[in-house]
Amino acid sequence: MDIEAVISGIGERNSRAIARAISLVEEGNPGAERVLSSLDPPSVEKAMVAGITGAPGAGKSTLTDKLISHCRGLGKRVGVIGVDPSSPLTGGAIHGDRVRMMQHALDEEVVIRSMATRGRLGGLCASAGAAARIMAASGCDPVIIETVGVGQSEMDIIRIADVTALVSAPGLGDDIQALKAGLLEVADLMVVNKADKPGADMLSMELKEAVGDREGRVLETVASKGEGIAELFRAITDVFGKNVNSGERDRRRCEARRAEVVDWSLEMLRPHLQRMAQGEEVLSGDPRNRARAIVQSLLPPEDR
Ligand SMILES: Nc1nc2c(ncn2[C@@H]2O[C@H](COP(=O)(O)OP(=O)(O)O)[C@@H](O)[C@H]2O)c(=O)[nH]1
Ligand SMILES: [Mg+2]
Repeated sequence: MDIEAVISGIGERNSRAIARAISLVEEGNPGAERVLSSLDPPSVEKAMVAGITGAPGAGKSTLTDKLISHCRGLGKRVGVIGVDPSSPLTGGAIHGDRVRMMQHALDEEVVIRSMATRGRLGGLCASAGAAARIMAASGCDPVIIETVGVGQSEMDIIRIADVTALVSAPGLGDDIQALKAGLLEVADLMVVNKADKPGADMLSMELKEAVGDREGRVLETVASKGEGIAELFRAITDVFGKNVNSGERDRRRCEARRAEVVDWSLEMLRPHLQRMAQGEEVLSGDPRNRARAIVQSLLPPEDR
C-alpha cells in the first residue's frame, strides 16, 4: 500500500490503511510524517481521547470492552489502543484482551490496536499519540487508551489522554499504595471496579477520602456485568466537556504536544549520537563527561 493510498484510506475509514499508518509511525518510516501531516485537523481536534489505567487485573480490559459496546450503542465509532509494558517479546500482546474484544473484531466501526512500550521509535508517548490522531482522523470518537498504571511510561500515556480514569478493585493487595504514587493526583476519575466483591465499599471510601470526593470523582462498576458503564462514560464525557469549555483540554493538549516534540527530537538525534560515540576519544575519561562534550558540540554557543 503506497503512502497516497494510506492517506486517502484513513479518511475513507479503511481499516488496512489505518493499521498501515500506525505501523509506519512505529517503524519510524519517513512516510509517516506525510501521513501525519495529512490528518484532518477538525476530526483530530474534536475527538475525545480517554485513558483507562490501573493495576493488572483491576478489570481495565473488561471495562474497555463494555465501553466499546456502550459507545457502539450510541452510534459512535471507537478507537482502542492497548498498551502492555511488560511484554516486549510478544510485541505487547494483550492476548486475553484480544480474545475478549473479539466480539468487536468484525465491527468496521471499532479500530483496535495494541502497542508495545519498548523498542519503539519516538517512545510510546509519541507513537500512541500519533496512533490516537490517526484513529481520530478516521472518525473514531472516542479513542480509548488502555494501559497498566505503573511506571513512567504510563504516566506519559496519561499526558496524551484528555481524560483519565484510574481503575482499581478490591482484593488486589497493596493497590492503594501504588495508586498513591502520583496517579491519584493526575487521574480525573477513580473507578472502583468489581463492586460485586467484598471490600469494594471500603476501597471506595478510602479513595473518596484520598481525593476529597470532588464532584463525584469516585465511581463503582461491575464491568463483567456491564453495571455502571453508562454512568462511567457519562462521567468521562462530562469531564471532557468541562475541560473543553474551561480551556483545560487545550492546555493539556499543548503540554502533550511539547512532550511529544521532545520525544521525537531525541529519537531523531539518536543515530547521530551513536555515530559520534564511535570515536576513539570517548573511550577515555568518564562517559558522562564525554556525553556532555558531545551534547555541547551540538548546541548553539549561547546554550553551551
Ligand atoms: N467479579 C468481578 N470480576 C471482574 C469484573 N471485571 C473484570 N473481572 C475479572 O477480572 C479479571 C481481570 O480482568 P481484566 O479486564 O483482564 O483486567 P486488566 O488486567 O485490568 O485488563 C478477569 O478475570 C475478569 O473477568 C467485575 O466487575 N467483577
Ligand atoms: Mg488488560
